[in-house]
Amino acid sequence: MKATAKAHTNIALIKYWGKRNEQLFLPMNSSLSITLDQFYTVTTVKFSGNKSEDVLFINDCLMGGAETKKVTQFLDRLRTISGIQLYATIRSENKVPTAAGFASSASGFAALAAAAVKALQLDVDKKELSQIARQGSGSACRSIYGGFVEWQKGEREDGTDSYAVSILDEQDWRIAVLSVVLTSQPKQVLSREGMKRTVDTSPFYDSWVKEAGKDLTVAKAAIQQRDFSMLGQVAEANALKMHATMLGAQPPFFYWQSATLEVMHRVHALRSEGILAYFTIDAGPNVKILCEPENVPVVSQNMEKLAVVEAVHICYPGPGVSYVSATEANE
Ligand code: 2P0
Repeated sequence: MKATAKAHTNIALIKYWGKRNEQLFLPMNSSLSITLDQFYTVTTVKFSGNKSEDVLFINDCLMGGAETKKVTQFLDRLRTISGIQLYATIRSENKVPTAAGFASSASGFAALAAAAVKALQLDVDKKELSQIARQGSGSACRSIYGGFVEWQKGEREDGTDSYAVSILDEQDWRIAVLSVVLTSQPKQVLSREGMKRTVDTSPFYDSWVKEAGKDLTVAKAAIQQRDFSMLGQVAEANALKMHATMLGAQPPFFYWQSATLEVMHRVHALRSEGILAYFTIDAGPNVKILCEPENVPVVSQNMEKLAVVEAVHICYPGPGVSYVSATEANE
């Protein structure tokens, strides 16, 4: 009753921002992401009869109550489905540098979901696996697939139609995502808390939901046509709209620092010089830049020249979830 799975993180171009059901992780709007090749989580789950609780290690460190509770709640659903009431040891290796501004929850829960269903010998397809991963962390449902992925919000109250689907495989369009890491990392409003506050209090929230729907249609058309500037424009605009909702929340909040704005201005300057680069920003100060492969050197050099930039990680579309042997996982 042991299995190991690997899942990569993803960056949303059309953002998931707000839930209509917090227990089932059902989103208000559909979203679209690129799964990235550089950052991933490898997780081994082993169920056994001699434990009275789940035990979680992340990067060989024994985790405390809060982290373990999230995993236990997640595994409880699978214990109910499988009828197997055993606790597990979970060992997770995160190759997602926290400073890179990527949430490890997407790759983390995607890898955990895949490893746990296999360890419990549950017969699930990718659609069901995506639904299961969603209930650990919303964005995890998108990391089941590689390349360009849509999380369809669904309509049903039970969430059975809320899951991710593949739009385009990773090898079918190679665009670059530069993760620009900034020097200081202030305390943040957690994204889960931030999205709830926005849904509950922001007068701009209804407009966000409408706009996200329209932006998704444009983004999907851009991907089908491999139209990079169309995709970049809509992704940048969508990220700005998401951040605008937070300015209207009560109390208001925002994730940007002066360094964030400096990078945003530099991206606009590059565009005015004819270099197609577009930014997107999640629930944190770091910036991700989309550009075509031939522009990676000029864009990354421009960013590295800024004093506020600590590092630039270059990513491309990466694969979906996969099973690995424990030996491979330890390499
Ligand atoms: C996204 N974010 O689409 C958006 C954009 C942050 C900004 O998904 O509460 O960790 O676990 O479902 O998935 C981050 O939120 O939230 C996120 P939960 P999650 O990538």
